Amino acid sequence: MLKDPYVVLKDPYVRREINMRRILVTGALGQIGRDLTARLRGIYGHDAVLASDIRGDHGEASSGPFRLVDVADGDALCEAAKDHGADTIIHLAALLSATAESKPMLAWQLNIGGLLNALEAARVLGCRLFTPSSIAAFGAGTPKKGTPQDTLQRPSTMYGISKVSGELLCDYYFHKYGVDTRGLRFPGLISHAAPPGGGTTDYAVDMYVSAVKSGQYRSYLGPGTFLDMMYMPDAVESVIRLMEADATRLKHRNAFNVTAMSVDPEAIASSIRRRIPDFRLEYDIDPVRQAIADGWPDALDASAAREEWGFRAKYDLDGMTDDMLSNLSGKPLYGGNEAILQ
Ligand code: AKB
Repeated sequence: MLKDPYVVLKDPYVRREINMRRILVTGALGQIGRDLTARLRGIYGHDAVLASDIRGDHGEASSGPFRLVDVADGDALCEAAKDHGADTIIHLAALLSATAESKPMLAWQLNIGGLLNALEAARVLGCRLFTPSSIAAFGAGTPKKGTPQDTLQRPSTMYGISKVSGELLCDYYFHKYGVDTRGLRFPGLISHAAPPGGGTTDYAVDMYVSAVKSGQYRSYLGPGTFLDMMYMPDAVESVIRLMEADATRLKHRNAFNVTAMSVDPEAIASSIRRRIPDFRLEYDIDPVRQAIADGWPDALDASAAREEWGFRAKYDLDGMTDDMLSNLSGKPLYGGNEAILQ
């Protein structure tokens, strides 16, 4: 039985009839995976969601089944989905932008090889598939403000190249094999529950953690570097809402622009100062991550997502700041940039 009527019953964009889902999540112990797996289990039932990752154990995967799966091993991935009786694969395992730039070969193998394996499993087993794209799928020549849903995509990073290729591969599997593939171009995602790992937008998470820990932060992105961001609860709801959306309303699939705010480091610092007035922001620019950020849009146009499946974001910058600071205060804090880039 579905436990949470919010997603399915009250939403005009969602299909009327909904079946019991059996879901396999890859990369379930990553930043999106932890929050999304917990939320999916809250909706569809604990046993309906098989969490998988290349490392870790049941203890880390909240309550519910867990299996070690290396997405580079196509047979293992397919077997996990088959054994679970999956009808849906949420494929999250991937390297983020900064790590991908330092290990481009591995990034290609994992981000594209892993996705191909997930798509093949979906094709063979008749599963639906979600995988995230990113603002990194854009690059030189893309309008930076009001970045349209359909526009030039010429990224110059290996991460961005893997994201555009992933969008095209997902479209290919939809058109050629009828696999129900859907995706979101995520902006920087901010969560208090799990640390990000190796991204460029991660400075925002670091800033909140450092604000609570030490009252100061040195940003590796410079002033005026505007990027799209979204709070994790909104990202998680977006995935579920898109996956439950009526397919006949979707003109696009892979992948939809989504965003909740366009902010630079100073905007986040100002928001933090409403709660921590002495918070100090300094800059120590990392040329590699600054160059990555400079190639990305400032502010996406998410109107296609709003029109086709009712995308909405509940949290603005101050709402997110209040929730982040409340949740981070009084709990063990994870590390800053240095830890994140390992
Ligand atoms: C990153 O910074 O690499 C990610 C992303 C925007 O895809 N957060």
